[in-house]
Amino acid sequence: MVALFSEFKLKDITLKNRIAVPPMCQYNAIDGLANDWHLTHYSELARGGSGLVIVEATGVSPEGRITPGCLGLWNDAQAQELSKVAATIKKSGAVPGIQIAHAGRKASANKPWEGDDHLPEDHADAWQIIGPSSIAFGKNLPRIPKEMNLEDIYRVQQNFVDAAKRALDAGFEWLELHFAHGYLAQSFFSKHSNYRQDRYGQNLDGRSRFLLETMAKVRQVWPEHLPLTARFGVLEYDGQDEETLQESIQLVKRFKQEGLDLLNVSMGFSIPVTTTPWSEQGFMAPISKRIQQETGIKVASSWCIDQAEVANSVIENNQLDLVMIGRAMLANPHYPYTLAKQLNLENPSWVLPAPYAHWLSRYQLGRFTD
Ligand code: 8OZ
Repeated sequence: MVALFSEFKLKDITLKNRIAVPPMCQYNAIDGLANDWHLTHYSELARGGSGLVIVEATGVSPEGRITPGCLGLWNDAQAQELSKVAATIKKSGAVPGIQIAHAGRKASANKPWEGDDHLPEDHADAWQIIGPSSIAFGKNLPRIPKEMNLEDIYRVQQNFVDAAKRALDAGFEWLELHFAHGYLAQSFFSKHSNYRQDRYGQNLDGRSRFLLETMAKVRQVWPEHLPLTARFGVLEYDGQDEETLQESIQLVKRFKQEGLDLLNVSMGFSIPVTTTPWSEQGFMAPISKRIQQETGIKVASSWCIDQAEVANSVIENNQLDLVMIGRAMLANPHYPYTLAKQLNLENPSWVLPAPYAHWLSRYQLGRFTD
C-alpha cells in the first residue's frame, strides 16, 4: 500500500488519492468569465491523476478580484462558464473544487508578470480597495484601503454566500474559502492590518469575527454532505509565530464548531518581508500536524511538498490528510503518474483516466511509460 495513493473520504466525497491541486491564479479571464484557457488548463490538470482539483481564487465581487484578469462568481454568466470547468474536472476523474475569495487591500493589482503592483488609482481598470482598517500592505501594494463600515462587512459576507450558492449550482463539490495570504479575511485576523476599535477588531475575538460569521453564513447554504474547507494563514514568519499560532489554533477550533471540514494550512502573507524557510521541503507539514493535533481538524497543505518520498511520508506519518501539489503539476500535468512510478505503485497507469491508462498499460512496453 502506498499511502499517497490511498483514498480519502470527507463527508460524501471520496478522493481517489491524497494528491490535490491547490488554487493557482491564472489571471487570464475577462470580466471574471472562464474561457478556453481555463477549460483546457483545468481539464489537463484533472487528467493528470490528482484526486482533487481546486479552481483558482474566484472573486465574490468585482472588487474582490486580485487583478482584472481573475475569475469571478458574482453573476450567472460566470457560473455558467464555470459549470463547464467543473464538468471537465469531474469527467477527467477528479473531484471539482473551487476557492472563493475577496482580495481586500491586495486587490486592484496588475498581473504578476506585468508588475505585480497596484494599478494606479486613476487607471481605467482600477477600483477602490477595502480592508478592515485604512492601512496599506506596503512595498509593491502601497494603496490605502477604505476602512469597511458595517454595511460593507455584511455586503461582502453576502457576496460569499451568493458565490457559494453559485458554486454549488455550477457543480462544484468541494468549497474552499480564501481566508489566507493577506487577502480580506486574513487581514481581519492579522494584527498587522486590523486596527479596528469596534467588534470586528480590538482583540482575538473581534479579529476572528469576520471570518467566523462568513463561515457560518456560507455553511447555511453549502450542503452539509459536501466538504466546506478554508485556506488560512496560521503564521506569518514575522518573528511572532508562537503567539500567532496559538491564536490561530483558537480560531480553528471555532471554525470547526461552525462546520469546517478541513483546513488548508498556509501562511498569512500580511507583511511584505518575512523569514519563510522556502528551501525546506515540507516545511508546513509539522505546523499542519500541530493544528491537526490541537484542534482535531483534517489538514491539507502545500508549499514545497513535491518530492515523492516527502509527499508519501507526510501522509504515511499522518502529518497531513492531503498533499497539495501545484507548481510541479504545471511543469508536468501528469506528475501524479510520475509519483506513482517513483513510489512503485503497482499499476501506476491507473492513476490516469481510462483512455490514457489503457495505452500506457497495454503492451508493457516500458519505453512508452517513461
Ligand atoms: C501565494 C502567496 C500569495 C498570494 C492566492 C495569488 O492565494 C495568491 C497567492 C499565493 O490567490
